[in-house]
Amino acid sequence: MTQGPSDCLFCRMVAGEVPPDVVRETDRTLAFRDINPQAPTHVLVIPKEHHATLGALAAADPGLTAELAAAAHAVAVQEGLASEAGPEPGYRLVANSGPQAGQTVHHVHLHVLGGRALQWPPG
Ligand code: DGP
Repeated sequence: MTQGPSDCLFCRMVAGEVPPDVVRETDRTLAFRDINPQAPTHVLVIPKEHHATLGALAAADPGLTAELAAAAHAVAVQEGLASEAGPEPGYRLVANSGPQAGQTVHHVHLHVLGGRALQWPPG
């Protein structure tokens, strides 16, 4: 496993030092509610291993990158935002990467957003 920095908030959640509001967990991923929700459903999905950005994760472990996307979709289904039958009512995945995108936690995460009509383009 990639050792995360000891001051990484999401690594501390994986380690159980900071308990998140977990909505789904697999061997290699964890999904929990965002502390500052931007939509009725706002869940963060992370790999348990520490990788700073989506690009770093994709370079290091393409299989885990795919697992992360599948985990995010499973959260959307669990939250009633999609089903095996189709994408209704719908949801958005966001991966902020780097300073201009506003990434504030440097442990890769997908935001699963839904439960209201989402605007485009994002700000
Ligand atoms: P980003 O800007 O893409 O790096 O998003 C980081 C998200 O992490 C942001 O939406 C707020 C969320 N967040 C920050 N601190 C905490 C925390 O202590 N608990 C939870 N559940 N979420 C947090």
